[in-house]
Amino acid sequence: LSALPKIVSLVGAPTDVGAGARGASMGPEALRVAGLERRLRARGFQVLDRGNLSGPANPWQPPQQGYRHLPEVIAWNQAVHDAIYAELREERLPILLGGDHCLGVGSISAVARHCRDTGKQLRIIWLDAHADFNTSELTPSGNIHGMPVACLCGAGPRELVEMAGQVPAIQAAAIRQIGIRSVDEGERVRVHEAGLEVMDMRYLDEVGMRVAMQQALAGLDENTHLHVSFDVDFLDPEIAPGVGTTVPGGVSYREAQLCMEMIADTGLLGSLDIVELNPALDVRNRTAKVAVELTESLFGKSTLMRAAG
Ligand code: 6HN
Ligand code: MN
Ligand code: MN
Ligand code: MN
Repeated sequence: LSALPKIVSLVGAPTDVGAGARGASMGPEALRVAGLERRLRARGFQVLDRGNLSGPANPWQPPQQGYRHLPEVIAWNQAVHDAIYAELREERLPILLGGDHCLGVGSISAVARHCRDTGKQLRIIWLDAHADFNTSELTPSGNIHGMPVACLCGAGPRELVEMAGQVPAIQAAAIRQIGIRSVDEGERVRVHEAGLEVMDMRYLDEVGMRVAMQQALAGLDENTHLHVSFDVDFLDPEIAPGVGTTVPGGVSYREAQLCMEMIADTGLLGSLDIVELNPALDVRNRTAKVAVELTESLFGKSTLMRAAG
């Protein structure tokens, strides 16, 4: 399988307009402080830190017609789309430093567009406690970070749904969701109807991370662009307290490492989102450090025993 691009670009999107708690806007800086760039350099990558995008402030308003902060969410996602698409065109491997998970719309719309340009098959590994498949009718909160997968699959406000220049931006069949343990009532029905492939926590308990990831990564070839959307609340809150929507019973440190290592082994990683890190809720930047350690594994860091093999 092909080698990863040697140039990685970091794109910061310091906003929390899609979230229900303030603070994910500080995520990009916390990841930098935790040494992301240095650790990727140590893995042999050239790293370009593109700095932070800018966009509207968080107006902290209640939902309107089922959406909170829709104009602000659209503006941030358009900026993310344009920046990620530009990096992909240069054949770089972009890492989106979020920011809340509403930004997955812009990021993955750009990836979908790039795959269309280059005739690549897209596979998305969605690491999350949540399915993020709500619509304005179903959402309990109006928070758009609970809706990006629905938007990408064609259900949502026009400006978000059409961002990839093709509707839907992606097929539900391109996604594998791992670590899910919190799905709202109406959302659950839509997940089943759409046929989303969900490897929830019970499934991980039963078959283990190894088998789940073998299945999630089945059917890839040299022509696949692998996108990882890493919502930090995928992890158990004991190891990752710095998120706004903690759900107990998450993925352990070792399970998460194995997940990242198995993705790295494919050699097909093409883009990454690191989202929902909330430094205002973290303890001495611990969650940012864990996210950086897992990112190292995703970029091929392995133990001595394996590296020698
Ligand atoms: N995330 N399902 C809940 C909602 O408000 O729609 C929580 C969503 C969390 C979203 O963590 O990216
Ligand atoms: Mn490419
Ligand atoms: Mn999420
Ligand atoms: Mn989540």
